[in-house]
Amino acid sequence: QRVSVVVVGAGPAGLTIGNILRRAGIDCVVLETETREFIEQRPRAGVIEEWAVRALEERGLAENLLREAQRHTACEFRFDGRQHRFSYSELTGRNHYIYPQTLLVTDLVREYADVRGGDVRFGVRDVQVHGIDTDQPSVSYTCPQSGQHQVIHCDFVAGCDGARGVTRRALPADRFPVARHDYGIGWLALLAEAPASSDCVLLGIHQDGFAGQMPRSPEVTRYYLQCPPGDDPENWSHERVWAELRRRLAVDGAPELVEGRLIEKRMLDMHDYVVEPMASGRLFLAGDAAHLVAPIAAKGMNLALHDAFLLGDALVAHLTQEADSDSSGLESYSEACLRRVWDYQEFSQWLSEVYHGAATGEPFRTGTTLARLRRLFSSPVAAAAFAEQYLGTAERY
Ligand code: RFL
Repeated sequence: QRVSVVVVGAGPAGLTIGNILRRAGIDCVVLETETREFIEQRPRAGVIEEWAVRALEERGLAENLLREAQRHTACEFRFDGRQHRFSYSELTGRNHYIYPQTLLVTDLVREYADVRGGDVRFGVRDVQVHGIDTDQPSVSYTCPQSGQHQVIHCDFVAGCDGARGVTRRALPADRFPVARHDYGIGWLALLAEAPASSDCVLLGIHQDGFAGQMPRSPEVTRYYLQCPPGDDPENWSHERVWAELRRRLAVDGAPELVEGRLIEKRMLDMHDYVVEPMASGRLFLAGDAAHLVAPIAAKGMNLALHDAFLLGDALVAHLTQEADSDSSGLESYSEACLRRVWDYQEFSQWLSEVYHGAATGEPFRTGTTLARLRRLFSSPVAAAAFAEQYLGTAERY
């Protein structure tokens, strides 16, 4: 079989690229190791930045999102035993959109496969990428039904198979070093079957560790608790989780947290990485396959979408104009993505110190952390800079 593009991975990045290609009438195949049901129910992100919503809308991919998503205009820091509401929309005129990744992926699969007639193969095994530095790359896999070995020849491979995928490994390690940062911190990521206890994100800065509440839907709320890296989720009983959340998010006059059954409880070892450059020959990486950013600032899915818009548009420009093919988007792809990637990585590092500095037990870092926080609420210039980074922007990249 031969197609123009093989997309490896049906996450937000791969499905967005697939949709952009199908809209332009380009033949492509999306390969995914999991089932459709699994990817539609895998809970992860929930915050989408406004520029990304607009970019999805321009590509006909935001109809449900615009109808269903909650618009957030503020977040709330809790420190010194008090609530400090940070109204970012007042400063920037922009919102955060709260739309669970499960819903976005469900929308993107439906649009790609059921509306735009895209070819997606679920449950594939042994995916391998070949010949990326030739004009004739290919991707091989084992078919789940027949057990047969299949090879798809193509012009380009989009490596969108996330943090544990195989496409990154097709890049020779000596020419594509991975820049990595470990925070030395663990987060217990929780999903509770309960409504949020406030209308916005809560960020609890506490000497015993960070605690966060991120509304997801009227029925489900995400919580995070800082804990030692490598801690066992089994050490965190229902009672211990809720007692710790209540303690770290406690402030005078705030409503009680609404308790609910914990439907997800997993340990995240907080780290970041970036592969640079993000492309070699005919292979282009996008999303978590190329860079991981710890969920500190809720940036990962937004970066995945940014890559996908650039790569999808660049492939369309290259593949649709036979006589006068435009390769400039593909040539500048890695550099254009990495400007936003590094900006978001830097912001995550900065924000990590705000979240975790006071829990180091070091009086000096506690002092500087609280100074950073107070500055956000006393200096309009500092507040504006924070709001711009927290919300992301379409400009500057
Ligand atoms: P994904 O979503 O991991 O999709 C990759 C897909 O590839 C498949 N796959 C393969 N397919 C074929 N062959 C192979 N060999 C394959 N190996 C893997 C996988 O099954 C999967 O379907 O990557 P993508 O598209 O780059 O999207 C990245 C985002 O999913 C990720 O950055 C975010 O979830 C990060 N993140 C958040 N990002 C935000 O922007 N806002 C948030 O609020 C936010 N919260 C979070 C998060 C990530 C979290 N976890 C679990 C790490 C909260 C959490 C808890």
